[in-house]
Amino acid sequence: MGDIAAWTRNGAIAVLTLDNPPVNAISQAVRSALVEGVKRAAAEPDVSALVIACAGRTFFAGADLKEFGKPSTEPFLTEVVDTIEGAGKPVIAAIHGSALGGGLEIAMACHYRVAHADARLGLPEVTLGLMPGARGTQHLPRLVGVSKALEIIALGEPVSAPEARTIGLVDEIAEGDLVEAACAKARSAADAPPRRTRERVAQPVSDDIYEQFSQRHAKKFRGLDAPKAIIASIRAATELPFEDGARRERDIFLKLRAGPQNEALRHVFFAEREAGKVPGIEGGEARVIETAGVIGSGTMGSGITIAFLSAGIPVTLYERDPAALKRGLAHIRMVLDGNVSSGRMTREAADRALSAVQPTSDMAALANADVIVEAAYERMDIKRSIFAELGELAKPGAILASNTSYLDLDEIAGVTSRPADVIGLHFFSPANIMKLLEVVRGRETAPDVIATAFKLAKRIGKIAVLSGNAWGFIGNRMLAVRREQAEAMAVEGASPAQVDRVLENFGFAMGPFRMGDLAGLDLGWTPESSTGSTIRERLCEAGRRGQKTGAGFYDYRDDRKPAPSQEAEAIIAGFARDRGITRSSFDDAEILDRLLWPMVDEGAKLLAEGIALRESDIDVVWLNGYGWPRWTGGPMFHARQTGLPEVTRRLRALGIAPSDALMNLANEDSA
Ligand code: 3H9
Repeated sequence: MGDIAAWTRNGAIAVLTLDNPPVNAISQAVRSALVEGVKRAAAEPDVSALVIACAGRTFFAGADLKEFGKPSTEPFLTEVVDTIEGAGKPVIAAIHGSALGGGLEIAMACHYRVAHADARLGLPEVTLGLMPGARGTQHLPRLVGVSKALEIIALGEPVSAPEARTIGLVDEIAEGDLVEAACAKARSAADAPPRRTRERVAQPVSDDIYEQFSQRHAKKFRGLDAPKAIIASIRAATELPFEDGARRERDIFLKLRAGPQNEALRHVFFAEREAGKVPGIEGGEARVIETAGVIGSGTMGSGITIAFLSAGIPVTLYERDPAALKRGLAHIRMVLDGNVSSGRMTREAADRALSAVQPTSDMAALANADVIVEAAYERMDIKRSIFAELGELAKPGAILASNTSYLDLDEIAGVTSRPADVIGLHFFSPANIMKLLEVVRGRETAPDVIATAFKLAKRIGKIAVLSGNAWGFIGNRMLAVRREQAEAMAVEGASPAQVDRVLENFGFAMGPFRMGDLAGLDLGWTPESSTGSTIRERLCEAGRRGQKTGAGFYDYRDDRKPAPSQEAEAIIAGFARDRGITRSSFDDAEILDRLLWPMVDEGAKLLAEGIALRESDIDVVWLNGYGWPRWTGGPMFHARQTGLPEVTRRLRALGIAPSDALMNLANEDSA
């Protein structure tokens, strides 16, 4: 059976063990071995039943995504599933780790499922812009009912083995050895005819159930093609005989698989994993991190503290001002309590986390921390004085990190006697929730410090992306370009509401003006320093500093909903008049082009300058830090899907000359 499958015997039971590291993705070789194994079990007269198990850390984690986008090769997964289900002798799945996507479809085709108590079972295809394509939408409602099937498939969230047992997806939880338990099940089932899922009935439900489900998750499903397709396919399981439902499922699946969302979301899947691979650093020695220090207990500092605490890393939280320290601690407590009430954390875990934070107003208390993250006010003089002190007091080998979002890391590192220990760890707000961590490499940052940062990021549930040291790093530098364009369009006659609507229709949760109002228009602004040279400054001068003052680009009443503002419009129109700018109307397509493509141009420059390692890293930054719609794959992927020559053409049509960096990429693309 080749290297990929082992055939062993446990009395009259045959055990077929597949081994395709690292996650037993169902490649062509795996599919062939499964079909061959089922046929062999049928052919050998002294075999009474077959157990399908996997070696390594998991059961099958799904179809092999590396085969997608290439011509399909036989046997198809549908054939594997039908062969297993149609077998004349009972087939039992022995599930450990994760049974995902096609992996769960194989398990559902088996006549019985025995799982390890720690296993997880799910159909996460929706996260790839897909739906199950090998009978999954037909089998699952027959096993667990329509409502549960909708949740598992359309939300893509796996269930634990005990829950799977409760809802009827798993027959038994293995008490001891999994394969032994599966063999015992096989022995007890050997004399009965195989129990086929397809022979069950999926009970129909009223239209209201589908309607309510769609409405309840409207926010999550926004912009995505797959959820609608999934709902239609599950409905088919209740309305059509199995074979017809399966054909319908296949048709819908193939359409999704050939669509742009699947291509984009597969790109995202691999891009997020690729981001963790830093040439020259990968697999390198990392420093041991057992304790952390955080400087600053404001919004960022307390969010970072929660992120460490939630991963079981004790934190010494330093804040010079005792009143601010008290407020920070209260915020941390409130967030952890909220996690308990929403069921994300047990009370015990929250209490453990709270007891692992040691507040202090004495910086010397940070001396024993393995990593210290500074999240103080974004001013170079403040950062310099903190790092000068840290360089002296932190223990040898401790990592000194700054959460700066714009400032020069080398200047910060330069005030210490140990610049090799200094790194940028740019968290995004709220830091306990946002997935992105920009890891900024300074001129002298040591390789093992970078390796440690990536390892630490994974531990605290973040996706890390490496950035070189440049103003605004990857994300904020591109954001500044978008902001400049948005504000220029407002001056030239587009309303903030129109610009926001266009970006929100593209898939962002919030347009640039609403976002600006929420963050505060006065970041880095003071009345003394105001030059009135931007519309933001003019708005701030008029007391319109954003949502917190009830007024910014929009007016905010009690409900905090933005309402178009005549006053803001008058300020913007006055600004345009002062500058001699004629105002005119914009169409939506032009607005979108002007918001997106200059950013992509900036992305190309970041690559050419070596600030970003790869195009896909830029995508990962925008997907996980700025709410770029996942189903378009990120700015650089979206530009590739549109065609880089086309992007440069549209930039020119806007009167913007594409950079040499973008032109070079476009020329390579069309070569
Ligand atoms: C499907 O099944 C469609 C069917 O319904 C219909 C067909 C007709 N393929 O995530 P990790 C690689 S759609 C190929 O870092 P973890 C991954 O790239 C599929 N490769 O580990 C990485 O490679 P590298 C539905 C895959 O422990 C390595 O494995 N299934 C696949 O954090 C380790 O991955 C899914 O959507 C794959 N399917 O998490 C599940 N999966 O080391 C997708 C992983 O070179 N997978 N790789 O960077 C996962 O969710 C996670 O990988 C898993 C492990 C939870 C399994």
